[in-house]
Order: sequence, then structure tokens, then C-alpha cells
Amino acid sequence: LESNFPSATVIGSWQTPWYPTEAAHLDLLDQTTLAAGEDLMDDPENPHPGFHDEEYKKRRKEIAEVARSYKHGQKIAHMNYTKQETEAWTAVWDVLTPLFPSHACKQYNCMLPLFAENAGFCRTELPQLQTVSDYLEATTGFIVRPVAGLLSSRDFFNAFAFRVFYSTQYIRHHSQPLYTPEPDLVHEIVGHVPMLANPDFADFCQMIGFASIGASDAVIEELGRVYWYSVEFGLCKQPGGIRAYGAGLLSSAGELQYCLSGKAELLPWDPFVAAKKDFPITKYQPTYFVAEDFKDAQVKLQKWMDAQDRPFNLTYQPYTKKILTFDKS
Ligand code: NLE
Ligand code: FE2
Repeated sequence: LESNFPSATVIGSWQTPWYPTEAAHLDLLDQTTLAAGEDLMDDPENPHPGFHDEEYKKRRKEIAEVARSYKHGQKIAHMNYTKQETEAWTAVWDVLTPLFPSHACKQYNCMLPLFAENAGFCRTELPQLQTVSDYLEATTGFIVRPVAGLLSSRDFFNAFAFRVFYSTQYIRHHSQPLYTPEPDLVHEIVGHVPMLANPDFADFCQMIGFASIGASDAVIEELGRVYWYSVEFGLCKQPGGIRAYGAGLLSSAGELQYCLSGKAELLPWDPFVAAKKDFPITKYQPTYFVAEDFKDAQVKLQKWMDAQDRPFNLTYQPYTKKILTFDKS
């Protein structure tokens, strides 16, 4: 899915797919998202309960509408979650959190108590996105922006360039707390956000954002795989052994155990290999990439980015939070 407005940016003699040069430009995107049961194909072997529950789908629509009307700089609307949604949250919390000490990387584990203290992380209530965003911003400058569902890769990555993280605000179906093929509040808040509070990891994500600016569709496709095998499903070496840092693992009790069980193939982190490797969306990954550490992850990502041969140079100005591009020729 590509957003179709606006369509191009001109840099000197070049024309590239349109890109934002500041975070407020994200308001211009049409926020086309994949809808459960329509675009995201249900896997017959692993049926998605949310695709067939009318009441759940209605609630999802309601929450999506709130995200669609959001504009940069506004406070994110407070959500009143139902008893059933809160029970789903607690069910996921209870299976996930006991796994973290043995399965999550230390950069993740050291953040959780801070988010509990400062951002409302607890087992009995869903955190509010605005509270989470405020605390996250105080750590690495990343902020949260609500989104209706799974966004196109280009739009999602472009936002990373400005340290903006698109987050869904609904929660997975209560009948299947261990795994869902879609992003949901658990995935964003428990999976992504604590890692985005780590400075090296935040830089890594912003680099992905820079790589996506004005990139061709072919590069976006490869970048999508690079992102998938790192930010979503990455493993890393730690003093006590291999641990998870990918959000898709940190939000799925089922896959978090599976990825370190010895049943999956583990390869050394290499974006050149990852960029070419297809992946399944609705089941556990057959292959994971293991980084030495987040600096190693960055250095290798930079090499891959340098090899993409873009016709322009890009700089980010941290004081104005704007992107500048220059024609190379
Ligand atoms: N499978 C993950 C989970 O159950 O939390 C979500 C992955 C979203 C890309
Ligand atoms: Fe994600």
C-alpha cells in the first residue's frame, strides 16, 4: 500500500516519491491502513479470532476513527477501555512479564520498572498513549502518534526519521493473548516503547527512517525486511546468552519462548541478507538474525544504507527537527 497524496518531491534534477521534511507533514498522509479480515489475509491454519467477532470489529472501528482525526501536536485522546479489554491486557501481562528476565535483553529489562513508575505500566490497567509518549519523549525524544492500524511501510518509516512512532490504540482479541499477527496496544507499548527509550536503539530506528526518505519502492521493500528482522524480530548477544530485542517477540509470549528454543534458524545480523529474505506474517518466524549489540546493528545498517546509492544527500537538524536534502550532482 502506498499513500497517493502528495506523490513526488523534486530535489534538483531528481524526482523522488514524496516525503515529509518535518513531523507536522505526517498530517498530509492519508493513513491508509490494512484492515483485519479485509486486507490482512486470515491464515486458515492459524485463524485470527478478531476477524470473525462483530462486536470486536465494531470497537476496532470506533478506536480507529479517533486515530484518523489526530493532528501533529495534539494531545492523544484518553481511551476508556472496557472490562473485557482490561482483562485481555492483564492476561497478556501475566504470561509475558515472567518471561522477560530470561528472554528479553537487559536494555529492555532495565526500562520496564521506569515505565511502571513513570508511564502507568501495570497489570490492571491499559496505559494511556499520551502518558507513555510524554515519558518516552523525556528519554530519547521519540513521541507517539496514534494510527488506525497497520500502516504502509513507507509512511511508518518516514515518521521514524522525525522520531515519531505510530502506535495503534486497540487491543488484541481476548481469546488469543499469546500471539496475534497484527500490531496492537500490547505490541506497541510492551514490545516497542521500552526499546525506543534506549538511545542506541532509538538511533537505529531513526536511521531506518532516514533510509526511507525519498527511497524507491524497491528500496522500501528491502528496508521493510531489514526492519522486520531487526526492530520486530531481532535477537542480540548478551553476557548470559542470546536474548530478544524485537518488539514482535517481546509482545508475544508464544514466540518469545519459541525464538530461543533452538527450533528456529539463527543467522548473524546482516542487513544485506535480511533485505532479500521473505518472511511469514501470520506465524512464528523460521529465521531470526542475531546482532552482536546495538552498535554492531547500526554499523551494519549504515553499510547497507551507503550501498543504496541515493541521488541526494540528507541531513537532519536536531534543533528544528527538519530534514534537508541536497542534490548530489
Ligand atoms: N506477533 C506479535 C504479537 O503477538 O504481539 C505482533 C506482531 C506485529 C508485527
Ligand atoms: Fe511493530
